[in-house]
Amino acid sequence: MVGKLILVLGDQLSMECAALKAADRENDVIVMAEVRDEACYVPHHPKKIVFIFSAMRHFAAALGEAGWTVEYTRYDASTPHSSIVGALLDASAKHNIFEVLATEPGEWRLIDALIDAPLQITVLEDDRFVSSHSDFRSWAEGRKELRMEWFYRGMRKKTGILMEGDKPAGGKWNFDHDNRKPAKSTLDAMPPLAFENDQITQEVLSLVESEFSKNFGELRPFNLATTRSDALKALDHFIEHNLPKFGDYQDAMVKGEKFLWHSLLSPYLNIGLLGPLEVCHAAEEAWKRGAAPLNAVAGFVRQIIGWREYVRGIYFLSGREYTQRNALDHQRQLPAMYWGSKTQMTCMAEAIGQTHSEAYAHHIQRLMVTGNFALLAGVHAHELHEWYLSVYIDAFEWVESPNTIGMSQYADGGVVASKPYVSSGAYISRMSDYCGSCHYDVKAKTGSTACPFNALYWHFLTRHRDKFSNNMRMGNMYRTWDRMAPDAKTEILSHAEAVLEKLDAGEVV
Ligand code: FAD
Ligand code: DLZ
Ligand code: SF4
Repeated sequence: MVGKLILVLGDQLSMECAALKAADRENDVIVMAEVRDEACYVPHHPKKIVFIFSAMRHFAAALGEAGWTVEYTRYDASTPHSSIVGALLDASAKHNIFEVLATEPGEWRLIDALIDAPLQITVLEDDRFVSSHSDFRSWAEGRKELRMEWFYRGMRKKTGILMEGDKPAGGKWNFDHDNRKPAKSTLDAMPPLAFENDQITQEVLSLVESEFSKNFGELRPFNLATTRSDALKALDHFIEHNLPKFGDYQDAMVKGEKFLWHSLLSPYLNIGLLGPLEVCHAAEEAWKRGAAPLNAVAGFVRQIIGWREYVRGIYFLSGREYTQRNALDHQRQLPAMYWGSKTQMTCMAEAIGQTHSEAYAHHIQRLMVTGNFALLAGVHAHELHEWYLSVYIDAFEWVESPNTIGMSQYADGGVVASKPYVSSGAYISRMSDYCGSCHYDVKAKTGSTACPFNALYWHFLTRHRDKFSNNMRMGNMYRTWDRMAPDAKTEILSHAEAVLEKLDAGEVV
């Protein structure tokens, strides 16, 4: 019997992927390829490339040991084919097979490349998610607003996670209000497990060192898991040590503390080493045996069967143009500090510094520090989108772009967020200890040492008054602004302009 080619991409490293589930071990050939197009569509952080290539090589080896035929292409800068389709064409010629089975990629760019390929390709929906495309479309149909909260409650009912009959466990759907404490001490936050680099990872480290050393980010030390069995250990480690406080300090930021009580599971979830339901069930089970409180477990589950599923739904519902949206017509270039140039802002230096070293920053650093600053400064949403897509180890367009274009930059005009996530320095001061050691004074609005977030905040509100002054959740801010003395307002706005000019001139802010 003539078999098929089974495409497995670098973020589809699971036997649960649709194409693998449908494959025939006797006759089919699995195609996996490290290629230039995928390694270079944005300048990925070197740790991200190591993570994906090493996990791909481990997965291919495991498939081979399990008796599958695997056609694996290792990265080679001089390789004649530089794309996934090129690799499929080579495998097709070599094995004389023309039929391909693929699991849907998580990016329109690659979906389109497969659709256009001169091969007979069947693309199966990626069903590693709780909500299918048709589930999400049905949920969205006819709704005026696609708010995550309502979607999430449906996911809880569908999965039965943290449900008591048709009621949420503990009588509440949402513990966000309890989960916003600043961290006073981080003593009991356990650092992530550090995994040894085996021979495969060491080879990939050398490859990335020679081919991608110019990309933003530190390659070493690299100590992430690159196999499912190690990723399961990372899950257990989080559940045992950090889940109990995850809720309380979900939004906290502490100088020098890169991970706090966060799970660091997004890379494993996003490339298929872990599944969303097994992760949520492990957290729920910890609650049931009394090892973690409900606010923590509910806060965690909400991120996974709520936000993660929701943003994927938005990405595929919105179509190919989503990443081009720029509803606020922001045009500023991304300031050089995002690529590591000096900044005197402690919060930005901390968030960007750990992004450089770890390819990781937690949600509030991404949303309320780097995202907030870019939005206030009027940075072009697409530039920022490409930055997030490059620098985070968990970044794939289906999950990154609704978070950046939608939640963080309001560039989708309010599909994801009901109002822009903007704040002055006061928010950062409340949720972190950054301001205490900053060059800037978080209480000052003007003057050479005034916190730049403050004046930029009012600048943002005034330049977008026509869009937001009628927003119920923002009216108070406009009333506060209107009550300020005219001279004070002029001074704030001209200070904001001066900050923007410095950014544009590439001066240190
Ligand atoms: P935890 O805080 O431990 O949360 C647990 C899990 O919940 C995460 O592992 C993740 O799978 C999921 N999760 C939490 N928040 C979100 C969210 N908003 N959207 C989707 N899943 C969520 N997440 C990515 O996985 N990839 C991205 O490229 C990405 N880009 C982002 C860009 C911006 C501008 C913002 C504001 C957020 C982005 N996020 C992204 C969401 C979130 O910041 C990360 O999922 C989280 O920081 C990952 O770290 P963690 O595993 O320690 O998460
Ligand atoms: C991110 C990435 C990188 C860096 N390299 C590869 C690769 O060489 N081969 C591959 O199959 N996948 C890679 N990936 C992941 C893809 O870019 C990812 O599948 C798409 O962005 C869709 O989510
Ligand atoms: Fe950031 Fe302003 Fe606080 Fe400095 S004072 S850390 S710039 S919020």
